[in-house]
Parts: sequence; C-alpha cells; structure tokens
Amino acid sequence: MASAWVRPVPETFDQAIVGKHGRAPQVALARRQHSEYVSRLVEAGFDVETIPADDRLPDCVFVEDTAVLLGSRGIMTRPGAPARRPEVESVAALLGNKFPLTSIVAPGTLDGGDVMIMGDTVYVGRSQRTNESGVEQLGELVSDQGMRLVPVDVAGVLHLKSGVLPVDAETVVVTPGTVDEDLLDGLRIVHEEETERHMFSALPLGDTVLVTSNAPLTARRVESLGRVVVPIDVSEILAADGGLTCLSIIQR
Ligand code: CIR
Repeated sequence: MASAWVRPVPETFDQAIVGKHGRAPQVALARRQHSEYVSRLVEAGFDVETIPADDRLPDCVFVEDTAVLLGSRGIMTRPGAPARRPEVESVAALLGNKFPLTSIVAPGTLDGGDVMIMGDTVYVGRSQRTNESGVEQLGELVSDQGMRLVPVDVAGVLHLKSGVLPVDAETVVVTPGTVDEDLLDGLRIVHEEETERHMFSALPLGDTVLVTSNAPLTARRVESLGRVVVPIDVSEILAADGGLTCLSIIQR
C-alpha cells in the first residue's frame, strides 16, 4: 500500500514564513482544510502516518520540504530557511524506522519542494532555498540510484514545485516564466492559465488528481487530458506559499 506522512497545522501557523504575494494564514481554517486533505489521501488508499505538530515550528505542516524518498532510501534535507531546520529531526525519527537515511550537510541547502521525481529523472530546483552544494549532494545520491539529475533554475516562485506540478507520470502544469521549459524534455507540458497565476497546485493520487479549487480553468486543461480532478480548497496553505505537494511525504 502507498504511504504518506503528514504533520498537522500548529497553533502558531499564522507566524509561518510568507512571501511577498502571501498573507498570514488563518489557523482554524487551515486546520479544517488540512483535515480535508488528509481525508482525500485516506480515500485514495494511502496509509497515512502523522508526525506530531510542533508549535515552536510555524511551518512544520509543510513536511515535504524536510525529506525526499528516493528509491529505497530517505534523504533528510537541510532547509534553506534556517528557522525551518529544526523541523527535520522529528521527521527523521519516524522515517528512520522505515528507510536507511542520508542527510544533506552544510553548506548545502535543499528543500523537498525543489525535488521533482519523474520516472528515472530527478529534477532539482536551484531556488531561493536550494543551493549549488545541495544540488551536488543530491546529484551523488541520485547517481547511486542509477537515476539522472536535471538542475533547473527557478524564477519568481519559492520552489520548483511552486511552478512545475506533476499531474501524472509524464505531464506537468507549468507557470509560464518560472523555468526553462526546454529542460523538461520528454515531459508533456500544460500551462497554468494566466488569470490563475500561482493559484494552481496539484497532487496525483492514483486514478485522480487533487487540484486547488481556485484554479478551475487550469483544472479543466488537466481534465481535458483525461485525468479525473478532485478540487480542494487550501486557501490558507496557498497564503503561506504552500501547495498540495508540500503537505505530505509520499511513498508510492
Ligand atoms: C516557507 O516559506 O518555507 C513556507 N511558508 C512554505 C513552504 C512550502 N513548501 C513547499 O511548497 N514545498
């Protein structure tokens, strides 16, 4: 069975790091939206394990940034935002029961939101949060697995997966202008609707794709590829620069 790890919304979520287009999220509403997200994972057949929230870590709900599952290994990241680095320890404690773990070490920084695995290719964003040393360290682990690393410069958004969202094994939705699309060779590209810029996020869940409910035109483009979309309102997660991938660590 596929597994997913999630971390609930802490009491302090209104102090999460917010980018220039964001706003402080509402904690109670975020909690309801997060519960709904977890329900969708359970309905899709995921075995969901919960890492306790930590009120000292306002961004801890964005658990994807702390770890990357690559083949049979777990990679514990070193988040680019220093305030987020203490999030890693308790995630490692749980994942360590299931996977051999390797850690990204200083001076490297890597956020899981910058890592997109498509078949045998690992795309990694060079972003505000992931630096060259982080990319190099990831590259060694990727080649150990016999996989290919493709570094991608990310512009105008926080992470690679803020601007490039997989909706199935070979298709991504791209926010125009955030990456050099020539680097996404072999992938089918759908563009985010201009009027829905930065509002679309997605998470493929087996036969369906969870999509943000406030980007219906982009969702329709995904539907027209034959995918079944399931909309979810995560306004408070988007407010704090998050999306649908960042709320879980997924083992498929
Ligand atoms: C941050 O700035 O780190 C958080 N407020 C948002 C992180 C979102 N993570 C993700 O999309 N992978």
